[in-house]
Amino acid sequence: MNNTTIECFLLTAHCRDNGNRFEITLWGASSSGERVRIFIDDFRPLFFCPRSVPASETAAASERKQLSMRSFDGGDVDCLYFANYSLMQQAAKRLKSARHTVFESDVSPMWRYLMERMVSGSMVVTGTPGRFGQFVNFTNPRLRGGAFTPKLEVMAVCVDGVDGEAISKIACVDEAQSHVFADRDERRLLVDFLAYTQERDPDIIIGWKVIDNALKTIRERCEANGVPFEPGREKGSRVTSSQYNRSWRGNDYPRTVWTARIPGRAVIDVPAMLRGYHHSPDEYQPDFSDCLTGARSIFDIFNRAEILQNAIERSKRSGQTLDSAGGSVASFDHLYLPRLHRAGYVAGDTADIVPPSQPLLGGHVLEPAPGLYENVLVFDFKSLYPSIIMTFMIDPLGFRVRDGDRVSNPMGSSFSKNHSLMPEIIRELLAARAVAAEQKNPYLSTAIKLMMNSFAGVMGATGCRFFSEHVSAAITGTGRYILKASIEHIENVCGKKVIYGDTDSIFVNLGAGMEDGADKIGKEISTETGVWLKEYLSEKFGVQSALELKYENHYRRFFIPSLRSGDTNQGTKKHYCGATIDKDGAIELTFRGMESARSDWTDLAKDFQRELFIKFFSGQPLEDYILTTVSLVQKGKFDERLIYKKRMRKSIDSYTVNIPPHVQAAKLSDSPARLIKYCITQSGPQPLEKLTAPLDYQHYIDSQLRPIADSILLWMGTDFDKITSGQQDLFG
Ligand code: DGT
Ligand code: MG
Ligand code: MG
Repeated sequence: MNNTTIECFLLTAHCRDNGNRFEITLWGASSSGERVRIFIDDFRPLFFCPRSVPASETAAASERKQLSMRSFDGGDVDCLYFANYSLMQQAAKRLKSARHTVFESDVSPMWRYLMERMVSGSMVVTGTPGRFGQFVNFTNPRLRGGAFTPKLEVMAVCVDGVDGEAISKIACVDEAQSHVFADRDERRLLVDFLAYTQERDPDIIIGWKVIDNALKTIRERCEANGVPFEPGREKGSRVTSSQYNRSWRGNDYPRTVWTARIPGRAVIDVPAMLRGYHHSPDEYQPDFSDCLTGARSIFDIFNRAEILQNAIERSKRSGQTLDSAGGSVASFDHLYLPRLHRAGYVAGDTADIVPPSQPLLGGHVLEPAPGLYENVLVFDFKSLYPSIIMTFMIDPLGFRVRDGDRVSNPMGSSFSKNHSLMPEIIRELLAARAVAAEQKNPYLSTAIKLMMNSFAGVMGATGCRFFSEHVSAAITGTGRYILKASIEHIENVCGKKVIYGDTDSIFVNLGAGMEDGADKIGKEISTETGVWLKEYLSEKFGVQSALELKYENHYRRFFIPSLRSGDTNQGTKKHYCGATIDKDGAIELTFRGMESARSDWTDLAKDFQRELFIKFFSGQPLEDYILTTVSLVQKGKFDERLIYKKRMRKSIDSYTVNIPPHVQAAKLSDSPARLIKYCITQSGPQPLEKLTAPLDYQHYIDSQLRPIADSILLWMGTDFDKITSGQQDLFG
């Protein structure tokens, strides 16, 4: 028997009860290029209960062990082990209904197995290797976390066929080759496709809506043809759906979520990943003109958007599998629970969370002073909430451990210096973000930034077992305090006027004639405020500040619109437009919260907004330009810029009442595409390829031009209607 150690990267993780045993099957890709199956059946599902629970109540456990661990309230706990998962769940349910407290009974045993071994994507496996077909197999090896980055094989799949009918084509594209299956005999086609998948043996199957479209269809057609649906590295592939209610603004919306379980092959949905990395939806559009082109363009987008590299890095940080595009609460558990246990504590069940007594406050947003400014400097704290967590040792355990050595914060709460676990977790993530930034990978940097911020967020979310309104308030409240203190410092000590601020950003107005020295002043303010804040926080709270105020931008012109009500003293929060000018004199506009950012705006609106702001910022009159644009629209000169493009989110038939315009248009189309292109005509919305009625120019003037013009005009004391009603006399 030889004991071998290999490094592996986790591809899939599945578990099940098999009779009176609990089994975990992991698949991974090793550093030497082998594909590895790891089978575990010596891990017992477990949770914890107070030592005070009588033994008679925990008889279902195969073992009850006294641990030197405590719950957050300081009580001693025991660990209950079970033969399988369902016995564990039943026992927890019974204890809860007998009004006993249980701890961590809602943690999946498979994830517990991985997290306690600190496995986040990469793992080090030690054991006796055997064979599983063409693959390496380990049964009950030792596992611990690693730091290895794998080279993985990807195959894109695209299916041609109408829902409920036979598949006419399946296209597969990988790095080395592509193939189209187009047999008239559907059974043959499916058998060939499955055999091909086994032969190409990809680690990852990708597609566009790959689960609820491609794999679901293939599975259904396999069933109809009596072909076993087994595209995995071992048997047990499934495509299943679950229903859940998504609550939004007090209403429940039923949603069906499809999941694919393909042992040994990760399934990654490209559009879900693009959203997860905050790529704009229009940035990457696959070409579905035919099946093979579709698969090729999915493969190409996957590579161009660097989804794999980012998913691997994210998995190494969050512990979630490659297919996961979110999962803040799960990631938090994954990183926090094992550290908590090593510190000698267990956490509660999520269901035992006490909801907050009052709504939680977020960041501070200043009342913006509307108007047109020259030379505005923008400052923003680098990783605000994470740096607050580090500086003030904010942490769920540190809050509850009542020891003497503590750090107090501006909210009046305090955290243990020696029992805070978050600062270390955040420090590692900050370092990873810095590496991503250094490697010029803004998507990964943003993904890590969002993960860190989501950790601050989940401590204020009742769906997280570590929810605490005090912990959450310590973060956001300290954020508000730091923003206000810094603004005061910039105004009173630096002597500069602050015109707006939001959560951790500060907008400073230098005024006309200051363009040349602006960058220098910006750097000075940023350094000076950082130094001052360090001293101030050290003096007041005895902390070592990790806060850094970055100088971000110099806007030559800057505009904050007034409220729609026309009150020119009040500005709209989170709305502004700034103009930077580069070395060659080219103007670049940045819109925040203003219309151009919206996807349902036409090219007309985008062009109009840009032109209008450039004129406005260079001090030119606006009236003529507005009137000319209106009249050119009416004369039909801009018809090709009046097209709306909107994506269908649901099937056409699921809309019955309140049918939105793009769906009305899609209903008129012979073969509606996913991206509906349509115009508003005098007979309502019509798809671009079947425009019959004349365009409704008044609609475009009212809904596209008017709000953009008014965003400036209201502040000037006039409005679009006043200007255009004059037009009737001039041109009418
Ligand atoms: P930065 O400025 O890019 O270095 O990173 P941050 O973390 O300072 O991000 P920023 O300036 O966009 O936002 C300031 C704070 O607001 C941030 O620390 C946490 C909170 N925040 C912003 N966006 C999100 C979000 O999407 N989710 C959550 N939970 N918090 C957010
Ligand atoms: Mg920031
Ligand atoms: Mg910010």
